[in-house]
Amino acid sequence: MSLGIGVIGAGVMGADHVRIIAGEVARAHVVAVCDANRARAETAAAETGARVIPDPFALIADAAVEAVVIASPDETHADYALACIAACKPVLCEKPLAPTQAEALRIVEAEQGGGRRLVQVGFMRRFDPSYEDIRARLVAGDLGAALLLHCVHRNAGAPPSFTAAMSITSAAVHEFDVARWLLGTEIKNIQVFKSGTRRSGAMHDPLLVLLQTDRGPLVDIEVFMNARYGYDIRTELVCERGTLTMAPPVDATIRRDGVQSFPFAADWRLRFAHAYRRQMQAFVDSIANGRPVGANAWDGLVATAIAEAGIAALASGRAETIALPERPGFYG
Ligand code: ISE
Repeated sequence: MSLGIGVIGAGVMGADHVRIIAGEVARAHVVAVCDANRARAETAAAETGARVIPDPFALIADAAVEAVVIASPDETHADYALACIAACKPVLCEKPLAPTQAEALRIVEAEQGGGRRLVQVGFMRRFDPSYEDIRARLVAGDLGAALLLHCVHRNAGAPPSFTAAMSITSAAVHEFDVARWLLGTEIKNIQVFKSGTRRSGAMHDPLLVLLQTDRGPLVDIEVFMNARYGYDIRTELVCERGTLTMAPPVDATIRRDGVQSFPFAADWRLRFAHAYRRQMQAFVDSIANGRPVGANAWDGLVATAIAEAGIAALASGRAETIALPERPGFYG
């Protein structure tokens, strides 16, 4: 049996998901693709033999579409996720689940109302072997309790239209999810410090973000969108009896002319290639075995809530509290 997947959005991430499903995932195939730009949808579909269905809601309703991947612009995610829930079709939604907590709550409520877990949010780092290893070693307990989590999130470059708020909603949001998942705790408040460099009216780069957690460990995050030299994600977890540091994700180091070096990935698709593939395989398998995996709709809501508070903190310069509704028992 092979699961028929419809992919909404054929831009950078959507086209990558199509390629991954078609070439790297077992027991699934792409049946339909849609994109506001028809030519882009056709290019992605042509590589897999899938149909182009121009209307995303028609794609969700199509009988051959058994599960959906949402990789369209952020502001469209909530409407498509709600339509998937209404059609009772499992959905892997790229982050953010929704741009606002209010919209994310509608998804959480709709999913609960239907009584079945259908939504997985594309926080792919939960499927990255290096994060999995750090988490497993923390859970094993030999190093004692976690005290501090240091995160570095550097992109080679961001488009000129990028804003500091987007550094939070698009980049730091991964660290918010990682922090909750690794530390097994909620985030109480967030403070954002701007560096002196201002590239345009709405861009401050880098940012330094501080999170206080319910259980005590502190989290600091450097978000640097124009680091120039490559895509560089680093994590160090400081515990009571030692530290856990993410090793550089390289296949080989180079020694030449008295220098040892290794190349950086150009962007997240290369750095997290294994994670994206494993995430998609886990999504497909979870539908077959009825055991949902990865970040759920509640995790998506919380990440959005932290990002919203982060935008407020960017403006106020103060620590902003993260206000959440009570966690529904539905999400365990
Ligand atoms: C991008 O949108 C992503 O989702 C990547 O995972 C992240 O690392 C990058 O900073 C974002 O711009």
